[in-house]
Amino acid sequence: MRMERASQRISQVARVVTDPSVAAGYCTDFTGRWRGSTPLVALPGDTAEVAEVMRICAEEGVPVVPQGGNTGLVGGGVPMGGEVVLSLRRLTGLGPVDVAAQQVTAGAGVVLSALQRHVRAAGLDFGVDFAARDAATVGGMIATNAGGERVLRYGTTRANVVGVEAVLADGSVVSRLGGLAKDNTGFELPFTGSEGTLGVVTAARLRLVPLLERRATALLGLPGVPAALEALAVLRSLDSLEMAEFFQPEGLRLVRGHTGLPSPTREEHAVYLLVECAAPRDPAPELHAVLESLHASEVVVAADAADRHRLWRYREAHTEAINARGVPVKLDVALPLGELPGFLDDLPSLVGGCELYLFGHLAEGNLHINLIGGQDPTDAVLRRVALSGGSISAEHGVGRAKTPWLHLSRSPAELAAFRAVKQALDPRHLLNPGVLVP
Ligand code: 2HG
Ligand code: ZN
Repeated sequence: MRMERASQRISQVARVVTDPSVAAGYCTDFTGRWRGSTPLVALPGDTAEVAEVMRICAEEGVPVVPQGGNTGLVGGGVPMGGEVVLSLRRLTGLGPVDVAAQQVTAGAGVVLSALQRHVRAAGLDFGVDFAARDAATVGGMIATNAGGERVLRYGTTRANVVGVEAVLADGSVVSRLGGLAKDNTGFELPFTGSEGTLGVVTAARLRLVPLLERRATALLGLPGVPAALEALAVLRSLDSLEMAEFFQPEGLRLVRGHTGLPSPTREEHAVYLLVECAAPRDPAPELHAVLESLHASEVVVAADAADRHRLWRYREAHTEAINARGVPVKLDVALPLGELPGFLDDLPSLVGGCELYLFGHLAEGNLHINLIGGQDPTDAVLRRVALSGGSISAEHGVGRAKTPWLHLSRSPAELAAFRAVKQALDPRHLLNPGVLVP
C-alpha cells in the first residue's frame, strides 16, 4: 500500500519506469549474480527532483536503492528487497572547466569517458580511470570510492573530489560545490565510499590533473610475482609511472579466446606486467632505460597509441572474458606487498577445485581473484587475507556480497561508529538497506 502510494506520487514528480521488461535492466548486475526486482525506477532529471523523490520515500517509509551506471560488482546497486531504484543517470550536467583552479563540476550521471572528453578538450584530465569508463558514472564512482589503473599516481576517487552535493534520506540537500581548496569549517560528511547508505550523490566538484599526452607503454613477461615486485620497485623511481597492472596466462588465454587477439608475447610467462608512463615530455627514453636494467624474460613496447590500447585490452578485457565463461565469484582484496608472494603460494589450495583467474593493480597489492565453478571459497580466502593484514575489499566496496566479512577488515569500534553515523543520517534505514552497514 505504502509502496503503491509512493510509486504514484513519485511518478508525478519525476520520470519513471514501471514496465518490468525495461526495469529489469536496473535490477540485475553486470555479472548476473545479483538479480532483484523493483516496482519502479525513478529517473529524476535534476537535484530538486531527486530531493522530491527522497522526500516522498521518507514520508511513505519506502526504501530506495540509488544507482549510477550499474557497473558495481558487489550487489550494492541492485534492488534485492524490491526497493525503489533511484537512477541518477539523467543527471548529466557538466560545468565549464576551471583551468586556473583545475576543477570541474559534474552531475552524478556523467559517464567517466564523457567527463574525460570534456576535461581533455580543455587540456586537463581526471585522475581516475578504469575499464568500465564507458558506463560507470561520477556518482557511482564517488559512492564506491572507485580505484582503477592510475591509483599509484593520483590516488582513489576520494583524492580527486573537492566537494559533493547530496540528497539526504529526508530529502534535504547538502551542497559543497564551491570548489574552495581550503575550507576548514568542519568535517567532511562521509559520502565518498558510503555506497549509497548515507545520502544520494547528485553532483561533485572534481579535482583535475594536467593532461599528459606523451605516453610510453610496455608489457613485461616475468617468471613470477616476486620478479614483478622487484621490477615494480625499480619502476617506481620514475616520476612518470602511472600504471602497473598484472595478469597471468590463464586469464590471458580467456581474453584471447574472447577477443580473438593474438598472443602479445613470443613466449608464455608466469606473470605479465603492463606499465605505462606519462609526462609532458616523451617518457619513452627513461622507461626504456629502466626496462633494460630489469632483466625481464621478455619486453613488448607499444609503438603508438593504437598499440598502447591493444596492450591495455589484454588487461582490461579480463572482466568481460571471465563473465562470458560463467558467473564468477569475485574477490577484490589488497595485501601489503611483502605478504603477496606468501598469500599467492597459499591461494591455489584455498580455492580448491575452482577455476582461478587472477589479475589486478600490483602497486596497491590489489588482487582481483575471479573464481568459476567448484565450491565458493570466499570465507577461507578472506580469512587468509585478514591474517596477512589485508583488506577484504580493496576497491569494489562491501555492497551486499562482503557484509558477512566486514568484521575481518574493520574493528568492533569502527563498526559501531559506522552504525552510529548511519543512525544519525538515515535512522529508518531507507537508503540501500542491507548494504555496507551491518
Ligand atoms: C578491474 O580492475 C575492475 O578491471 C574489475 O576492478 C575487476 O572484474 C574484476 O574482478
Ligand atoms: Zn580493479
